[in-house]
Amino acid sequence: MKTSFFIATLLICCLNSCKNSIQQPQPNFIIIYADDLGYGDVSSYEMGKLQTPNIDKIANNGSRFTNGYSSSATCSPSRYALLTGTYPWRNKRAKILTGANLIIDPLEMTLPKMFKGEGYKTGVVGKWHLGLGDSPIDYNQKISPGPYEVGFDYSFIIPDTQDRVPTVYIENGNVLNLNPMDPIQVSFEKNFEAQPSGKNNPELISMKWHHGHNGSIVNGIPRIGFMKGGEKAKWIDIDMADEFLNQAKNYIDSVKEKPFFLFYTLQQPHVPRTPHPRFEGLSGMGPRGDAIIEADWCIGELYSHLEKNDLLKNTVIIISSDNGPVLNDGYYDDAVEKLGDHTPAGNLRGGKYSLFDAGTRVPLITFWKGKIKAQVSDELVSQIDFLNSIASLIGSKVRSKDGEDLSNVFFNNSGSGRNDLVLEAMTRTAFRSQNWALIPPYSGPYRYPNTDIESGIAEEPQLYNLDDDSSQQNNLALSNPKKLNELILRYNHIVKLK
Ligand code: NG6
Ligand code: CA
Repeated sequence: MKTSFFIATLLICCLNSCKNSIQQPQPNFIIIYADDLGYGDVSSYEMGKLQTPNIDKIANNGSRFTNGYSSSATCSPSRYALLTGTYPWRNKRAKILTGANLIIDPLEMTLPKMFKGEGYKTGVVGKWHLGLGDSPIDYNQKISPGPYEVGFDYSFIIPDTQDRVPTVYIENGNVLNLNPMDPIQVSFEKNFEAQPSGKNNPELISMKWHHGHNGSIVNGIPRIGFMKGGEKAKWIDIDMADEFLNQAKNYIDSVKEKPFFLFYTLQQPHVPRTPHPRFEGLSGMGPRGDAIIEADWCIGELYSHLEKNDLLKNTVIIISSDNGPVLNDGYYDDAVEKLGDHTPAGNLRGGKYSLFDAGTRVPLITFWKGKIKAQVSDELVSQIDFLNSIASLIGSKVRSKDGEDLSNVFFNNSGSGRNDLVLEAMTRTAFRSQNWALIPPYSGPYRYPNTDIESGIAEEPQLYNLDDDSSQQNNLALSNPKKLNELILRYNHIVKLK
C-alpha cells in the first residue's frame, strides 16, 4: 500500500514537472540599457516633447514604472549594481571609469552568471564601461578579465564610452579589425609625439569641445585621452547604432534555440551624439534628440526581429537607462540651444550627476507578451533588484547582497515594491524611503559648473515628500524633524550594514 502510494506520488510529481517544462519554457531576457536617457525623454512617460513610438509600444503593453531607479547618477556604478545586485558605494572602484581595470571581481556572483547557472546563453552587445583587464591594458592582445569572466559567453563592446579612447570595438576580448602592424597605444596622461589633438588642432575638428574632450581626434571628434595606431580598427561613430543592432540580432539568431540573456547596452544619447545621417533633423532638437529617435528606432527593429522569429511571446524585455539626462556633457552640439520646450528630466529636479531625483529616477519598463498586463506601476523599484527578481522568476536560488526579490512587481502585475533605496551620485549618497527623499548634508558645489546641473549638495539636510512635491522644491527638514530623524536612522542603518 505504502509503496504504491509512493509510486503514485512520484508519478504525479514527474507529470507535473514535465507539464511545467512543456508549458513554461524558460523565458529569454533582453535588458535594453540606454545611456543618459532621462525620465522625460520617453513619450509614454508623458513628460516631454520627444516622440519615442517604439519604446512607447513596449511600455504601453507592459509595466511602465514611475518610481524606477538606477542605482547611480552615472554610468559605471549603475552598471555595476545592475549586474551584481550590490550597492556601488560599497565598492570604492565603482566610479566613472577611464581606461580602468575590471571593477567586478571575477569571483563575484553576477546576473549573467546566475543565468548561466540555469542553462542560459549570455551575451552583451554595446557599451561596457566596467573596466577591462587586471593590469595596464594591452589592446593588442586578448584582453581579460572582462565580460567573459563576469559571465557573458559572448561580447561585442566598446570598452568605456563613445567619448573615450580607444575608439574600437572589442569582440570576445579581441579588438575588431586590428592590424598587428599598426598596434594601438593609449594614454590618459599625455599625447603621443606628432599626434594631433583637440586642444592643438582645432582645424581638424568637426564637433567642438566645450569641456574636457580635447584629446585625440577620431572622425573629426576630439575625445577623452590619447591613442595612436589601430587605424583600421577605429569605429565610425555614425554607424555605431547599426553595428550594435546587427550584432544584437546576430547574437539572438545564434542562440535562439536555447534560453538566452542579452544585455543590449545602447550608446545613445551619451556624448558625442552622432546619429546616423538618416536620423538627422528628425527631432528638431539637434543631435541629442535625433540620437534618441535613432535609439528608439533600434528598439523597434529589435522588437520586429523577435516578432519575426516567433520569440516575442517567450522573451521578457526590460528597458531602462543607466542615469538621468544631461544636455551639455562636453561638446557644443546644440543640445541646449535646440531643446525648445522638451523636458528631458520630466518634472524631476537635477539630472545626470545629481543627488536630486532626475539623477537616478529613469524610465523603467518590463514587457512580456501574454504574461505582463499593461499597467502603470508606482511601486518603488530599482535595477539593483533585477538579479534577485529574475533569479526568483526562473527558479535560481542565487540572491545578491542588496537586491530584493520583486519578481511579482516586475513580471506579474502584483506585490509591493521596495520600502527603502540608497541612491548614489558622484560618490555621495541619498535615500528614498517610501515617498520620502532624504539628502544628507554635504559640502560641494551647488551646481556643477560645466554641465549646469544642480548637484543636490547642500550644507543642510534636505527632506522632500515626493507625494506632492516630486520636483523636490520644498525642503521639509526643519518643519518635520520627526520624519527627518526616522529617515536618517533607516539610512544610517543600511549604509553601515557590511
Ligand atoms: C565625464 C565626462 C563626460 C562623460 C562622463 C561619463 C568630462 C569633462 N566629462 O568625466 O563627458 O563622459 O564622464 O558619463 O570629461 S557616463 O554616463 O558614462 O557616466
Ligand atoms: Ca550614462
